[in-house]
Amino acid sequence: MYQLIVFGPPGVGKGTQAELIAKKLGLSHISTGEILRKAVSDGTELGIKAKAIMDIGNLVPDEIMNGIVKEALAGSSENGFILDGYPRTVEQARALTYTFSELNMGEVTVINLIADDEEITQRLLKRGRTDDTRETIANRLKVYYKSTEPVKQFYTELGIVKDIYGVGDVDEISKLLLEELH
Ligand code: B4P
Repeated sequence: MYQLIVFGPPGVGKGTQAELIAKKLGLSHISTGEILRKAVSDGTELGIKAKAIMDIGNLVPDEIMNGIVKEALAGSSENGFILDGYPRTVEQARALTYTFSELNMGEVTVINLIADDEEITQRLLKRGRTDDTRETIANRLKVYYKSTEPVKQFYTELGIVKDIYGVGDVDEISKLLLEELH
């Protein structure tokens, strides 16, 4: 049973690594970014609200995200889950702790992926999603340092963070990550 959170700045490879690890270990891959993008493409009420926020690189309100994740966790695989892109604020991290206790879930491991801003900016410009413009990337990084990076301290104090250097060959990074889990 694995209970994992993949953490790091925008474009560091959270989605890329979470997908590989989930496949390898048979885990539910819970990507809040993907859930929001699906809501946008389905044109739901959530999607309409989320699109405007995501397009400028801001964060969707905590209370919305907390409800989405609680529902996804309740339906996750018996092998465990990998949370990708959540929590992104200390408030979300606190809500997650509460959700874990409500669902009788035990300890989590936080994988902190590391890459510098220039590497990240180049990757995202190359990917070219609608929220991958130079202006939006700059705002996403600003939001990351202000609101999301403190989450790392929250988990560091619990002694559950594993740092992984996220630059280099995707499969090599994945291998390093799996080694940390065994
Ligand atoms: P996300 O979908 O979570 O996207 P991300 O942070 O931009 O990307 P990620 O780190 O997953 O990078 P990826 O693997 O794709 O969030 C999008 C938006 O949704 C947020 O800005 C926010 O508005 C909203 N949102 C999501 N969760 C939220 C929450 N909890 N609360 C509030 N709002 C929320 O990799 C990026 C690129 O790099 C790809 O092209 C990939 O191919 C490439 N790449 C990956 N690894 C590489 C490597 N080792 N070398 C070279 N390239 C690599």
